[in-house]
Amino acid sequence: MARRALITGITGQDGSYLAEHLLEQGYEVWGLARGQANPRVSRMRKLLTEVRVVRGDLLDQGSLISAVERVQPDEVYNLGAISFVPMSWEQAELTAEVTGMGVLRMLEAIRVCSGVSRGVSPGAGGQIRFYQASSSEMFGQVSETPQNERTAFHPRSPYGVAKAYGHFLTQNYRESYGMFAVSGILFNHESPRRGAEFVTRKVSLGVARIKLGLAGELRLGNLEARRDWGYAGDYVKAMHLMLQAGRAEDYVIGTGRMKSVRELVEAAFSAAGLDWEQYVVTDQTLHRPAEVDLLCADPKKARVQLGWEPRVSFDELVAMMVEADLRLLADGGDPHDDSSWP
Ligand code: NAP
Ligand code: F7E
Repeated sequence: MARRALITGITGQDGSYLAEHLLEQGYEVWGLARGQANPRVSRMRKLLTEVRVVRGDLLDQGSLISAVERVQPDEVYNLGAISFVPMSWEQAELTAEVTGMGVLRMLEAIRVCSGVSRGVSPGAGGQIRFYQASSSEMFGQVSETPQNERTAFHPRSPYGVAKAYGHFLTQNYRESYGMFAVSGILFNHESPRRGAEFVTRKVSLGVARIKLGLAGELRLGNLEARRDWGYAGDYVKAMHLMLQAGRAEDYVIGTGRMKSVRELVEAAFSAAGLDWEQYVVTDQTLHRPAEVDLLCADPKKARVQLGWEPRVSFDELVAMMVEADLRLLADGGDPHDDSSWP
């Protein structure tokens, strides 16, 4: 019988790539989708025709228990979150509820459905394997570079704080109940399916608009911030590998190379044959209340223990995104319509 996976955040960037990867591996894939008329769900159904949909919301404990009871998954991937860092200052409580408390509700649903009761000795934790989408934003104001699985957390946003809660809770359910519950501490990963609000996609869309004569400038915030950017299609493979490992452990996933937003902008404009300095305008209102200045992964543990390595380089990623957005806009596509995802 096919192994069954349940993915929260199925309508997001990673949900789509992970679903495709698991379908290729022969899984029966279920996606948890929220809302009674969520337009992203019908678009997702067009792209991922083989994915089955179960209704549920990370804010609603009962809906998660029902989803786990119905799907009877072997593996649960918790990718659902409020994931845009600036929004986490505007809606801090909602971010805590979805991105933080949502992890507790999902773990509880698995615990209850597996029949694991409080007070049982570790090791009895049921058969369902759980993946939590932790984030390099937990490192925040970094204490060392590069960052590895032992680097201390100092989150700089309500998003980072909520992710740290989910991370420690996943570890705690592993230790308390013997559950196979792991966190992937993923650094920034991007693709042509990335939300238009994140800087890489904002830049690739901005370049495409300027190249096609649809815009004359691109407004950006802090150009000096540095990130470790990789390709989402590579990173979802690491999520799957973590749940196939012999032991439940957490892993840092990234490329080990850091670039500034300025370098990202240079690369993207030059991929379209443009000089960025003629078009980019910096805007103080786009700066964050507390910035994460730099993030750079040390992915050695994942390489050695999981055999995972990123395949797509920074330059290839930027070129891929710019080319995809040039095609999308030239064909009159809508960047906010996921049914046009490549
Ligand atoms: P994304 O594109 O923003 O997708 C977020 C998903 O969460 C969407 O499917 C969204 O569904 C869902 N969601 C929001 N609120 C929900 C709720 N109340 N109940 C259930 N689902 C809800 O994010 P992503 O880039 O794919 O990232 C996936 C996960 O990895 C997130 O947890 C993110 O925080 C984490 N992460 C991402 C990165 C990165 O660089 N991409 C790095 C580290 C960690 P709707 O369509 O219904 O809104
Ligand atoms: O910002 C700077 C900004 O919004 C990257 C999420 O997936 O990765 C992502 O979080 C950097 C920041 O991603 C603009 O100040 C400059 O320093 O693309 P971003 P993020 O905040 O790093 C982590 C790992 C996650 O877990 C999150 O879910 O770019 N920046 N100018 C800008 N950023 C944006 N969005 N827009 C600008 O105009």
